[in-house]
Amino acid sequence: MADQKITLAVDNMNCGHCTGMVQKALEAITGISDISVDLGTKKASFSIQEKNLVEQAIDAITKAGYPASLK
Ligand SMILES: [Cu+2]
Repeated sequence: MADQKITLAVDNMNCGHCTGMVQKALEAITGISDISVDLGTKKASFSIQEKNLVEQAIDAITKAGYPASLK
């Protein structure tokens, strides 16, 4: 399957440290690439190789302290 582009709304981000933590949480998941975390729009975008990685991504970001949801 081709990579699918995902955008999540991410709460609680208010500085570069926060975006870095979200970025790190996503980087730790195999199958996720092209990660970009935007402080201004409070969104995280990335490509996934499998559909179930969306749930993993939401879980990982939320556990890191930044509640995430599909927009
Ligand atoms: Cu911060």
